[in-house]
Amino acid sequence: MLHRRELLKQSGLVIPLWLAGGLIPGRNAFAADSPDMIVHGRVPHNSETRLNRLIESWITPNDLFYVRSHAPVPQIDASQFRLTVEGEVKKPLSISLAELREGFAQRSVVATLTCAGNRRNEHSAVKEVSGVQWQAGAIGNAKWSGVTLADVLNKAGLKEGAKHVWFEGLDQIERSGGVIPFGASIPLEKAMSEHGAMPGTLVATGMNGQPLPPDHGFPVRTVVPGFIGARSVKWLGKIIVSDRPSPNHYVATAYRLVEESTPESWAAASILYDYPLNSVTCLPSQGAQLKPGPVTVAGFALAPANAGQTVRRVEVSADGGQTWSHAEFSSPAIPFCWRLWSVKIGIDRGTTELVVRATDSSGEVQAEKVPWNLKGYMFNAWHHTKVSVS
Ligand SMILES: Nc1nc2c(c(=O)[nH]1)N[C@H]1C(S)=C(S)[C@@H](COP(=O)(O)O)O[C@H]1N2
Ligand SMILES: [Mo]
Repeated sequence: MLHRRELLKQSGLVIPLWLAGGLIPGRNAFAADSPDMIVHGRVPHNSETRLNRLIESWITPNDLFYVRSHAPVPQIDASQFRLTVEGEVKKPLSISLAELREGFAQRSVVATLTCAGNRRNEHSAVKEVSGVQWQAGAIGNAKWSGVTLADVLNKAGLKEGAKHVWFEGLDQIERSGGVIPFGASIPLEKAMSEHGAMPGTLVATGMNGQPLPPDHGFPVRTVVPGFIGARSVKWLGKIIVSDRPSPNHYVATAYRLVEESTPESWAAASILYDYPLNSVTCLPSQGAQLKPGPVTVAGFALAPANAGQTVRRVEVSADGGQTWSHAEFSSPAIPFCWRLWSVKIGIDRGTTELVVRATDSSGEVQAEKVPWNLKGYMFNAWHHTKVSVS
């Protein structure tokens, strides 16, 4: 069967997806209607990629890329748009899109973005967690282009007290009667860092050679390689340099690992920045009916990269973790990027599940189990795929 995109192409009906999506506020018409996505909500739009489609390519196409939004897509007039830079800077800035394109060196970075809540349904299986019940498809790998946050901050000039950089979105999130923007902050060192040829943080205007689609932050977002998706703020309107982390809800009282919701436990838990080591089997699918004999198992793995780590090893077990087979990689070991892997493994009528775990280049191995937390973040225990063999 032809994929819908191919059909559109062949019928000559080529509508740029970011344009088509932009016609309907709050909704990317294509992605939300795609059979390749599991849609958790339309407005705000939350959808994840079906695992069989997710690993078809190392770069995730824009229309297959998961969407996690806390509010409808804000309507932004690109010709009037200004990104402001303020706080602990010598010269506050107000930057137009043209200035972003022409006044700074254009850079790009391939980086995997993943939601801290990816695999939340596995926390929920232990004890119900509220929030979007992500399976394992809230992840994708894209080539982001734009300018470095370091260049923007250097243009503004940092003052002595600069230690954290806050990001504020132009979206409007309703929370307990009030309306707040989505916010994040990152330590200044991450903002100013370079990892080889990779900028530590990007103020991005492009995704895989296209303008950012509305669902992914048009016209400007941050991309913070190695950090949980929540730090990559879409529809970026404001950058504030400060001596402390942002007081925004999504930094101050969300995205922390707590067991109960008390002011003390939120305050005691640290701010989540780096995503954890993870691996997931995408094929065969959950519940697949298989024949005895060799089966090809395939998926993705991702390593934290704060010290340059990459995925070193992926192992799959068909006997609950007693014996493991090493997977082969179809993509190189690049910091901040996932690796796709596959392995042929023998199964028989006694096989009930396939288990996968990864090891990173620092020797860290994924744990068999991980502690539960109230918001269901950072699930990264061994991934299990139930199968029936007959
Ligand atoms: N302004 C804004 N930025 C945001 C969000 C949001 O709701 N509003 N969601 C965050 C979360 S939780 C994630 S995981 C990523 C998802 O990015 P994507 O939708 O492009 O995949 O965006 C982040 N940036
Ligand atoms: Mo997220």
